[in-house]
Amino acid sequence: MKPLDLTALAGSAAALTLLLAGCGSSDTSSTGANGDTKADGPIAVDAGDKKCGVATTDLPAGRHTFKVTSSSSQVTEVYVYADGDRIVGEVENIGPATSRDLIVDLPAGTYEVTCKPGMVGNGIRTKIAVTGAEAPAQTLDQNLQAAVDSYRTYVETETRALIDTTKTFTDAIAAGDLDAAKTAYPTARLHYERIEPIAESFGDLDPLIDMRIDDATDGTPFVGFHALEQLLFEKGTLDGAKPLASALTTNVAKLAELVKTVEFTPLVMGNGAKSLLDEVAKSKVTGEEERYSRIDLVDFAGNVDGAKYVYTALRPALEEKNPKLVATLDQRFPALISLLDTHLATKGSDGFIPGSPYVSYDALTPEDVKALAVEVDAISEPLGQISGVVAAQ
Ligand SMILES: [Cu+2]
Repeated sequence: MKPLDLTALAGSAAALTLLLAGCGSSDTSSTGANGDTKADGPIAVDAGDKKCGVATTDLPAGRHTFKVTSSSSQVTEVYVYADGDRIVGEVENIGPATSRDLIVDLPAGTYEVTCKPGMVGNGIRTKIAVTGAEAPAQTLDQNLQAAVDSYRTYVETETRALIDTTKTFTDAIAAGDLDAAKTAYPTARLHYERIEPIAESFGDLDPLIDMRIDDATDGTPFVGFHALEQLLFEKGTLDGAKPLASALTTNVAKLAELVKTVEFTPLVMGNGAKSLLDEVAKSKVTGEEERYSRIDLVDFAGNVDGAKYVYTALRPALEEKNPKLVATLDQRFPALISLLDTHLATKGSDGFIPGSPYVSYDALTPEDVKALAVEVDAISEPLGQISGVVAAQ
């Protein structure tokens, strides 16, 4: 961990503390009668249409499992936010009357457990207070340490690629070349989507880079990749694009600085992989995210790449702890990727978008979309088990 000028980066000093502390946390409550039961037990969260009930709102610092059960009539999601709406953990796409576990490392501080019925809006929030000293650093076994090191390298490499490809994109905008800017857009998006959960841990940066027009209000202007996407692909103009492009460059550079300060843990990795697939289900399969450019399958591939990297890095550790899970994921990833590959496009083919290896979302039939959704669903559940397996070390 090297000291950075974090004061220059709004809201990030706390993020640093959080992530570093998260890294060092170990399960101090695992002294229960049997090895895999936490003495404190899981904390029940009742995610309803009008409530977000949390069974215990005063917690000791350390690792906690929230058992989220939906009493909502809609598909819901639950976030644990630190100050500034930095995402500490999330579970999405929770169907009515179903249950999901969310395992997070919580250093002392205040948090908001937030339920979002219908997966929109600010959500219903319940404050929780976490107090006490952080647990001493956990020593990882060799496999887990290697996984963490490998993932850190991956995220740093992807962040550098994001800077480079965003520069190609914004340089084209600065040069007034609309076609070149449109062609450069998909690759920059790919690199962002691969590391999305890490970007989300920095609160205000993710919205500045990746917000949708729906998130814009009087006080919050529409900025970032998708604001540029709208100008270029929907309005077909570069008018007004330059200030957006230079703000994007600044924010991507900030992200790269912050990524260097992240202390990755197996739990952060497992939660990240799951949240990548949740993202695919929520905003890529549905064609929500890239509504002007229609390059949703590029983002889809980016999220899957990011999740697959986590899995591959953790695989030797998982193989020891849960070979059945490894056997399942060894089938599910190739199945999902070969289905995605059936939608590759080349110049001249139907639905081709310059700069994108995949067809336009508009070229997909309802059956195609359904088949993708089924495959995403099939991998989501086993992928969600990774956190629990690595957290139980
Ligand atoms: Cu995104």
